Amino acid sequence: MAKQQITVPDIGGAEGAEVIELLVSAGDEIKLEQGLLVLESDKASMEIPSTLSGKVLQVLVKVGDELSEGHPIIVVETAGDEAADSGASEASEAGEAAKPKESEKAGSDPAASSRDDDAATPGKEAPAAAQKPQSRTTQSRTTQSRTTQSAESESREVTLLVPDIGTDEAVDVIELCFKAGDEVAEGDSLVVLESDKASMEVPATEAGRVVRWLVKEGAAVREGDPLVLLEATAQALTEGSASAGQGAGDTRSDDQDKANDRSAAATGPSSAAVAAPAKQATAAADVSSASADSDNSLAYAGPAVRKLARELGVDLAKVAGSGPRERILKEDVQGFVQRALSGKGPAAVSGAGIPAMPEVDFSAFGVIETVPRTKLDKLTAANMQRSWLNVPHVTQFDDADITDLESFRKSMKAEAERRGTRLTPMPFLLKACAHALRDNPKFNASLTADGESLVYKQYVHIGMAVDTPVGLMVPVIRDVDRKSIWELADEVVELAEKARERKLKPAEMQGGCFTISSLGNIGGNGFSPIVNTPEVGILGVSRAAVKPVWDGEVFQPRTLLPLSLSYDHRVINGGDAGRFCTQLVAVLGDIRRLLF
Ligand code: CAO
Repeated sequence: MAKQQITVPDIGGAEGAEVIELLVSAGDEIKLEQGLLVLESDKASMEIPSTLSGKVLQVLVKVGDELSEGHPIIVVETAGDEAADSGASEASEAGEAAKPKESEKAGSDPAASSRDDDAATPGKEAPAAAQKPQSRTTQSRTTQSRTTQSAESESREVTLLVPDIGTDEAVDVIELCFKAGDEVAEGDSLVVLESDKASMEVPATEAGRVVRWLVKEGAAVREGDPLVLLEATAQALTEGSASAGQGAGDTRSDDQDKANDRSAAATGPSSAAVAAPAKQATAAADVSSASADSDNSLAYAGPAVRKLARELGVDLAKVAGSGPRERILKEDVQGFVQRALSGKGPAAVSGAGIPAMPEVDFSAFGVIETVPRTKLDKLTAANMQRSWLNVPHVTQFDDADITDLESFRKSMKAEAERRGTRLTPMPFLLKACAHALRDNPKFNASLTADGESLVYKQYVHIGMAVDTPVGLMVPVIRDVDRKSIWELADEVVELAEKARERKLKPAEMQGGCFTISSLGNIGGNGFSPIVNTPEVGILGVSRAAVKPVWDGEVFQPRTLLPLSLSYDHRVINGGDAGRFCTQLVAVLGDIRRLLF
């Protein structure tokens, strides 16, 4: 066992990048390359990966801290000789905490030093994670981006290329920040690129007018790929090229006023301050919908905020920023959604055209008390709204005859007690769902964000909705298909307890493939649950009741369990759902089928 410290790696020279999210906490077991925290600078958000695997002993930073390269992040207890491989520093000596080790400084990258060590070790390959820094920013590297003049010097056209983005792998273009004809100032964010681990804005290294984009949103690009053809402005040409003689715009004067207006609202810090009052006025006036021609690129916001806005379907052009120079922060987007949900703001969510809810003065009708909602309630509300608006829901209903299951379960109660657990219907439901998920793999899949592909998961992790005093929580039970009923019973009890005591770790609520929401202990004949996206199916379970069932000759008293399966109709068809439900009902009707 050794104590090791992980520090901030080379983040492209960014100073004082803010910690916007912690992804691990003390006590967590972490793996090599697992995200530790998310940093955000003016131009990029980046997930800092672990260079070690082991147990987190201490987290040395908190949300809001401003970090630079070499700043210590966490102390990890590692097994065996991790220290030699990781490039992380020894944590044992006081005083070392605040400075990176020499080896890290020399390479500006703990991963780099690890690479050297590993290269020197015969027969040993450096782990993939250590071979490339996964956090990066383009702020400083963009200045290295090359420009090429067109062969004809009179054309005054400049091609801007993808700068050094810290990886050889292709990254996706997720946003083009300008349209053809727009004026771009030097330093304005041109495009937003996104890899698995980071999103980054690429600033323009020249000022000019966009003649033509050379990439499309969704394209994959690498360093050196052409991004955009600019007609350089007079100033840029004077500074940047001998062939530049005249200013841009002389032949496009009709468009110039329009372009200048747009330029005043562009993404750069200075222009955002000018644009903000107008933006607020627009937001206040436009209370009904997200307009079809809304333009997120005109907003002044970092990539992490843009990503959140995309996820929540928020039109950033309508959000007023409360950050420095009226930069839009995550809280601004969240507040915007909350206001939209409460009917106090523009309903700029995906369902464009949805009329806002009117504000009602309830005190006009009697005494009222207004209680602030918990964070969890508000988050659940946003997630439900997002799923409800984005996913075409269909719900299929059926009853499972659990007469035999119930008598078996009851016969096992004494044994459950001896084992110190509780045997409710839930472990059987989990197991039956795992069975149906195995045989109906579309239910164990998710749509990719672009809707072009399905991601089939080779694991079966099932979420279980838990009703807690502060709101709804959904812990995830992993590898349900590989666990025994007793193991599942223990986990149901443990996770429900943890949820109610608010002791669940983020990792225990992530990675679900499917969800079960059981209101069986509460009551009801049926309900249509909302799919927990990006999952594509959710099983609602209502209260079992003894009912007369015709067996062909007489009515028999049977215990029937009402099931309601909601699914994402973009992925699942009625036939798929029918087969899934029929199998579920058959397995719950005769649990010997679980053996197959
Ligand atoms: N029909 C009849 N009785 C049922 C039942 C059903 N479908 N499901 C559970 N029960 C019984 C259990 O058997 C238990 O009784 P016994 O101790 O006599 O066996 C009793 O109800 C209490 O069960 P439980 O709720 O403690 O345990 P569980 O494993 O069935 O459920 C949990 C665990 C966490 C899912 C549940 O407690 C819970 O929180 N449910 C609410 C989920 C929710 O809010 N869903 C809505 C989400 S959308 O807003």
